[in-house]
Amino acid sequence: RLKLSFMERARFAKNKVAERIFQIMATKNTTLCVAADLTKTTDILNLAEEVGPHICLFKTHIDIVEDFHPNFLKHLQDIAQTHNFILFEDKKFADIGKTVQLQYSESIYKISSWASLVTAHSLTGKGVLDAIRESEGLKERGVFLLAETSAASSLIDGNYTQATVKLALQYTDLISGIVCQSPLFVDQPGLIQLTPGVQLDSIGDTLSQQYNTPEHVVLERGADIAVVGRGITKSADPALAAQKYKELLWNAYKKRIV
Ligand code: UP6
Repeated sequence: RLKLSFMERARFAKNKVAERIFQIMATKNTTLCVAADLTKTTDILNLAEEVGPHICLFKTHIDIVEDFHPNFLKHLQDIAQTHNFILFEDKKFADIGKTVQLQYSESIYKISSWASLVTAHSLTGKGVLDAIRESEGLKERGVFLLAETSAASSLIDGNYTQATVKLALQYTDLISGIVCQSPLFVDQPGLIQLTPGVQLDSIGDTLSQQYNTPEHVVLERGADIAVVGRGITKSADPALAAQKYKELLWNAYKKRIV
């Protein structure tokens, strides 16, 4: 995986959204996922417009939005289409399958109807993935399964991480990739490694978040896509910051595949 180009890897993808991500990365020259952790819909829409040309994925936490309105999603989908990026709800599903199904398809958010991608914990096992697979929603959907976290205080150990990768490999039609901090599945070119905890000017926050640089996560940790939140959203010029992260990440990827 680490030495192949995204174009080459697209044909190994068994999940449709993963295949699309590879194509977007290869055509837009970007492996940047922005974490839009903002609480006002207008701020999220403005951010999407500003960083849109520089990203492949736009990651939301829809349940932190204060003024949620279904029209907001329509606007967000329009922006995603204009700039060719994918909407990604970082729900981190972790309950029994039936509850996950309700959280995924029902409520005011109806996540399965607009988010091509979601995250899930492997904690409760295969029921979560069966629930997502069997739910109604967009035709092409994918899941990023969380095998490691960027949090210094994480309770996840090596056994959990390995068992998570094993579970992911049993659901390759549904799984777009794995959220992790190290190159866990180098023999699986069709799966995407998504790595959060990326920022240039900080090593962490006061709540156990830990940061690495874009070069480090791509060259040392095996990241395909890097998630950047506050490094971009708190910057004076998010568009410029996104461009900078995009270029650093892309240069590191080019260096890795030669
Ligand atoms: N995230 C992590 N670490 C993980 C998994 N997910 O930070 O292991 C998510 C957070 C947040 C984003 O939920 O949305 O990635 C990171 O934001 P930051 O760059 O502002 O720290």
